Amino acid sequence: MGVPDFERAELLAEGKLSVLPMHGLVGGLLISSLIAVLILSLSACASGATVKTPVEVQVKVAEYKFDSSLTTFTVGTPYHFVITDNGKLAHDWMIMPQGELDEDKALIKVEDDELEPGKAVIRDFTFTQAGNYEIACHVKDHYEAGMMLKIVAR
Ligand SMILES: [Cu+2]
Repeated sequence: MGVPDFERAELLAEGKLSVLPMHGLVGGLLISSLIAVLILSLSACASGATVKTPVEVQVKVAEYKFDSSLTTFTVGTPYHFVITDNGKLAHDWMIMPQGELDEDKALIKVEDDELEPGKAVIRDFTFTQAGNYEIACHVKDHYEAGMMLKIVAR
């Protein structure tokens, strides 16, 4: 009489189904944590700076002359001078207006107590005015011996 076993089976089936919403909750938590992981902040390297890279200039110094890898310069461009004394004497290195003898008029100056045989001196310099210039040494009698190199800034 009756079918109580069937009803029990239905109840069991319903009980099994009631487990699914719990899985749904766990799934929802997983999805929200995945979304949290997916929130990425990408910072673009957008530096708007326009700093010019210095141009290296090799200057070889000896008795009684200068050799320079560059003799024509551009106003506003930074130059990185590597000045090497390959001679047997100490020398000056200065940038002067062409023909100028007064050392106080030098745009930049390295004294002979710094530029000694076998040594290299580094100087950074940027021309601010176009003109005719010269690299010169004003150690006594050196300039007179021809220790000068004409250069130009444009
Ligand atoms: Cu000299």
